[in-house]
Amino acid sequence: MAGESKSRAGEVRLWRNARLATMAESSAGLGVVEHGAIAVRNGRILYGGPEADMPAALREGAEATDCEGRWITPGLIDCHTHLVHVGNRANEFEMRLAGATYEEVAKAGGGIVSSVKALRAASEDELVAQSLPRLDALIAEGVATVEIKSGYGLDLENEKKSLRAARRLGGERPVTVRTTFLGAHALPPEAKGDKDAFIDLVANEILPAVAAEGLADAVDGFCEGIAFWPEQISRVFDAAKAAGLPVKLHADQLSNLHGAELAARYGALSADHLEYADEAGAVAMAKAGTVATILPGAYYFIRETKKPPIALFRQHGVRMAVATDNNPGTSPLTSLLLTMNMAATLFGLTVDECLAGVTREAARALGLLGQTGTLEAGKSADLAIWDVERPAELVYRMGFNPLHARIWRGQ
Ligand code: DI6
Ligand code: FE
Repeated sequence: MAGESKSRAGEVRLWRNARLATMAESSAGLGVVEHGAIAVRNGRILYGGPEADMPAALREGAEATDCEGRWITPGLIDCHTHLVHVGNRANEFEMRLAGATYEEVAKAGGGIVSSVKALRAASEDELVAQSLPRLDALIAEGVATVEIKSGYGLDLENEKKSLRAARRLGGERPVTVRTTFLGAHALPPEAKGDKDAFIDLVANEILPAVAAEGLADAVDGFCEGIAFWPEQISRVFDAAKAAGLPVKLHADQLSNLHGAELAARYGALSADHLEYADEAGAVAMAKAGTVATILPGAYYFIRETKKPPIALFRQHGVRMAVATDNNPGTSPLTSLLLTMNMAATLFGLTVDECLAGVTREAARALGLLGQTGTLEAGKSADLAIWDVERPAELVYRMGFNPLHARIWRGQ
């Protein structure tokens, strides 16, 4: 395409002769505009709609890119990742393939705690360096915004190191990074089995310190028998509230501890996984406006058989986001395109639901719907331009990347 030079402040840039999937809430389905154009100034969308209806003033003197009929979607958003980690757990994968159980893997030094050991031993620079290739893989498929959780540090210094590394990644690449403090992820060895004492440490010391330094945009927890009980998560959420941070939750992934209701009670931005969530959970989430983040990569990788209750989410009007859950233990996945295919194939999400799940609803799950996630005036000019004939191809293919160009904040 012509016209790829950097625009100067105040100049209008135009992407024309495109088909748009605006994902605007007010429109049906994908919000399709067949003969569309997008006008951008200072990194923001001024206009997104039919080219014929665009104000003439925007056209005059604008630097225009002819998209030759390609499709434009909002830049993609991966709203749930543990991207900042060290090493990998391919050894555990091999053990499990050879028939080892989760407990046997844990006894052999595996599990989340092995990733904690690796992260604690690494410098912040090493963390950034090891995480960049994963971030680059996401970006190569049109991702413009990525959420990154801590949770492999599990003490003050190492949680802060993780979050600083995550923030630095946003400076290393043209991408928006949102950080989430996941101190209540697992019990570190030094806690010697005392979950309550560790939760006190997370809620009363680590979280307030992380918040005071502005290192986290949200707070998450892992509510599960193998992690923390709802009452313990509540204490962390109370501390988040006191610090003025929104919450999210790993809820009902392996069993039904009514994590969905817990998240809703705290007005959580999202409850994530939800394989074991029930109707009461779906109703509570709908009432609270809590987004259901669907993570098919983890479901696939751990060979879970219980599917999240998609029909209940639809019935009660729960919004659904779709994300990679990139992590070394249960979802070593760095393709949001493949994730959409999994959400459709494994859980029966429609193409429209998948695309909304990695754009508008993912933005909502991060509290960023005012800033990104749709091609509407006033939003950040985050665009993905695709070499496809129809948007369904983005969901249909497996392991093929039809991205033509990616624009982040107008560049
Ligand atoms: N749920 C998961 O599936 C991952 N974390 C979480 O809260 C597992 C992370 C890991 O095994 O490293
Ligand atoms: Fe996760």
